[in-house]
Amino acid sequence: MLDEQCIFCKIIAGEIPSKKVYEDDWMCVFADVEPKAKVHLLAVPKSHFKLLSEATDDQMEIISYMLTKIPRIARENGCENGYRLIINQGEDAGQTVFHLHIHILGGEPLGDL
Ligand code: DGP
Repeated sequence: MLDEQCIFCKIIAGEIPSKKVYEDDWMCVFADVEPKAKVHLLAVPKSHFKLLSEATDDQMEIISYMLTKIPRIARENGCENGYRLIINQGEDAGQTVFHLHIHILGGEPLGDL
């Protein structure tokens, strides 16, 4: 389920280059182009949807699966001392790409929110 207008769908399809660090049938993880920390990765489900509130049961299962994969991916990409996960939801959160994604931030002390 890809959306032709979506930047992350294009990255998943390989139409826009990215620094991918992990990929399987359900998810892709690549470096954020505007890093907010020493390590800033984006974990993206291959299935296109915008918000957790819009996810189907199958898409929620993929999110759950992603959360089981992220600890190892984070550890193997420089976040041995911990990391922060952020899922921006909608306008007030500053969501700019409307394909659900999980920010993985770390590689250095992040300070308070
Ligand atoms: P959010 O504000 O949660 O919607 O975060 C979207 C993030 O996506 C933002 O940190 C910048 C990143 N981003 C936007 N366009 C691209 C792109 O073309 N490639 C990559 N790698 N990241 C992008």
